Amino acid sequence: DVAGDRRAKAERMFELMDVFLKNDPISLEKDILYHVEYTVARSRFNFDDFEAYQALSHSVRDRLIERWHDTQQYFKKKDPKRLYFLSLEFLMGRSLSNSVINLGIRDQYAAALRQLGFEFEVLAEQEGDAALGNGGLARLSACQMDSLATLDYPAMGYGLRYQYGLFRQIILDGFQHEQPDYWLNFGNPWEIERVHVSYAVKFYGTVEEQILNAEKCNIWVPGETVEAVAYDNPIPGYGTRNTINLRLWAAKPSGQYDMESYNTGDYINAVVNRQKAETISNVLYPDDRSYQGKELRLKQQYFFVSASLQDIIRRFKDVHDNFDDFPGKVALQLNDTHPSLAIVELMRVLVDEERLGWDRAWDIVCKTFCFTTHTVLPEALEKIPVDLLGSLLPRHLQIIYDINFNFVEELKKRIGLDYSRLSLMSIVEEGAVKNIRMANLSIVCCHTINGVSRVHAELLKKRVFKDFYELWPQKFQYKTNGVTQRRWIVVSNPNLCALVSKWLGTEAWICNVDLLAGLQEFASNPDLQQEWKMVKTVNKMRLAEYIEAMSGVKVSLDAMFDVQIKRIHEYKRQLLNILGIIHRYDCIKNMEKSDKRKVVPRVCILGGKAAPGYEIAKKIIKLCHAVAEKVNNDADIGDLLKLVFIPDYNVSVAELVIPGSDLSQHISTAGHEASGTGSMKFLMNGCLLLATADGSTVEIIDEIGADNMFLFGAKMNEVSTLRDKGAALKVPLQFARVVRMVRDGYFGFKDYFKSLCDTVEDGRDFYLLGHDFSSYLETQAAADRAFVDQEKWTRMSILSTAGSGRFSSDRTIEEYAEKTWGIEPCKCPS
Ligand code: T68
Repeated sequence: DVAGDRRAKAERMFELMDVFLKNDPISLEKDILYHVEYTVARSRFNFDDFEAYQALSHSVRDRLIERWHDTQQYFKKKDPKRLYFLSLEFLMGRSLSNSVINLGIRDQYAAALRQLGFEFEVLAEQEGDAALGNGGLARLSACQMDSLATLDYPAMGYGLRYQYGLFRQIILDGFQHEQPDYWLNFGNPWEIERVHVSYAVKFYGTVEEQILNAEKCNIWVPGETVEAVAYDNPIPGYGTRNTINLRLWAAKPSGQYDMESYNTGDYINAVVNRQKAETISNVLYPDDRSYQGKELRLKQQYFFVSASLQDIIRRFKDVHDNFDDFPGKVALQLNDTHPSLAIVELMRVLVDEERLGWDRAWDIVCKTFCFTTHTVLPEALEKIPVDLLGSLLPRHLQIIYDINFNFVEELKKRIGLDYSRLSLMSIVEEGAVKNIRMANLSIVCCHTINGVSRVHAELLKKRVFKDFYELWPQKFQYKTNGVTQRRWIVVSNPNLCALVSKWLGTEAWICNVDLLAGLQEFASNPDLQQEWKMVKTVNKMRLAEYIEAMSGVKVSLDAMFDVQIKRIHEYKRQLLNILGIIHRYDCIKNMEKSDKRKVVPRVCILGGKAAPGYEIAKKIIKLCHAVAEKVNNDADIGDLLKLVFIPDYNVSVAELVIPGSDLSQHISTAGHEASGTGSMKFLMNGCLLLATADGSTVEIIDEIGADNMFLFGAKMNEVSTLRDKGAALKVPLQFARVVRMVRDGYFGFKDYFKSLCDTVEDGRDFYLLGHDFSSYLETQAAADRAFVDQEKWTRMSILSTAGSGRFSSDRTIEEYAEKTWGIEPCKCPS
């Protein structure tokens, strides 16, 4: 019989293949050599570090694939409700160390490599970053994938496989230049190409009215087809067999040929034209928080959404035949509005293809989607020009109009004919250019909308989406962001990891980070303090070596390492930091020799990319270099102050910098940072925070207490009043003085810096640098005083790590699972 036959075949296959690959050092050693010879095709007697890395990563990949297969099989068998996380950006960084640590076989690999004459850490440095995202939003997606896998949730991520990730930043004469990040050049062992998992995605064309079964309906007749091919990236959980999938789509020419152009004899041009399809997934847009109505970006969004939904619907239909079961089996999470066309696409499929009728389709869609917003800045809210959408996706535009018609009718019943409010809430923005407001669309169609910190959600309710909150208060939630302690402590700070485990007497905190609170009772213990400082010094040493290699600047380990690393933005106020540094420089310069002995030496470290078209941000980078040039070469200053800009900031640079820093700055104007997640990584690593009460910092204060950090600046509720004062706002003399130094060309480039200085003077200081300057300097002085008292400082540092438990993405994901997605763990047996 057929079943018996199949069973016999399966048994034979199990006999032929060892059920699981072996993980003892000898087997790993053999395995690495196997990959040197047969995958990398090098001689096993002669291969270099990079080739060793390649072989090693293929060996790890094999182990990932085993677990990943088992997990997918298990999910299929159990058929639980699944979460699909849709995001146009994932900042995964490197995979090797993270994978072997999550698989629990790092030490075995290190031993195997030692036998072969290699060192694990050295090979790990060979790996380039996967940088398919811009900043916080994209790294958050990566942290959340790690937590979803570790907590055994039946989840899957969907995104785009850009050929070019976020641009590489190079600095020439202190100016940022962008270079393409062609990251796939040397192959990518962490992905699995799935040539047979592919879908046709269609664009352009027209909508025709047809009569089907005596019913009038609109049918989309598309004009262009592109193929989406899946690349699967296994995401291993820690301490579990579960390994989930991140499926990224690449665009390829469609298998359907346009016979016409081939038959006209212009074969070469026909091939060249087909090749253009691939441009869709070519390059990541490097503008974070601003939206330009570009056709290619819209194409990317729809391409990714359409392929993902086809995949999700296919999986659903494999097991189910009634779409009313869809919301019980599928949760669709929109990571910001970037994938929000998914709402419209699902409506189109259900109405036009599955023919469920509008009302039934609408009901299903509303029960399925949830939406996270990551911003408070109005300029970051996506608006798609109607003309653009109408030409690329004519049927989708119709559907949006229909959704909006129904919404506005409902709204009229609720609020009456209040036209100004109706027009503000409408999905369609009227005006010289008509736009579709993607945030409004998402709010209307999703069952939950969440902000990413408590105060962010309050701002959404009170300001950004006030009218919607009044209409549907039950839809609004907040989920304070978190980061994964696996990458941000275990992978990037192994010494701290070992120390924490030793003092807590357990490694259980790696999956239950609340246990870190157990460190509180030892915060003043001299032995722990001693060991804690030791770990910090070793990490500072590594960072100092890196700084010297990058910039040639030698820094003293006795100095306080003061760090600000994040995307460059006016609201994040890197300029405030630099002006503070100029002030410090000016003070030291004018000091009596005897007073200099009291100065606490500082190494100020900045890093971050400016969007290529963001002129002011680029000037901030140049100013940083100009000031560094002056300060670092001034014999009067010596080791009392150094300033370094770390080029090409990315995930792997963060992994090096964060563990080695004493103080970190999170100094956005209150009310502008939706959450901020860098602060959480520093906190976990026992680095003290100098911060404004903005975004998630407010909640960090609740956890560790204001005494254990350095707070300053205008409060959220003061900002708009202060702003309204304009030129009448009082600004300290010191502020005017440092800006004047820049204006007068003290650091050179006088003309170039003029427009930068203009942004903070004469009533135009939108981000209140002038107003906050004195309290910033006072707080910096307080940090100096605290640093002198190393016992106090170390205590604060230990209490920072101890209080970081709430900021694990494990906590965030559990909240989403329960309150938003309605999913439960599904643990694959080991
Ligand atoms: C960030 N947003 C928030 N956006 O600024 C930050 N935007 O406060 C928050 O902690 C983080 O999201 C996670 O919630 C972003 O990073 C983008 O990168 C972006 C990219 C494209 C378009 C718009």
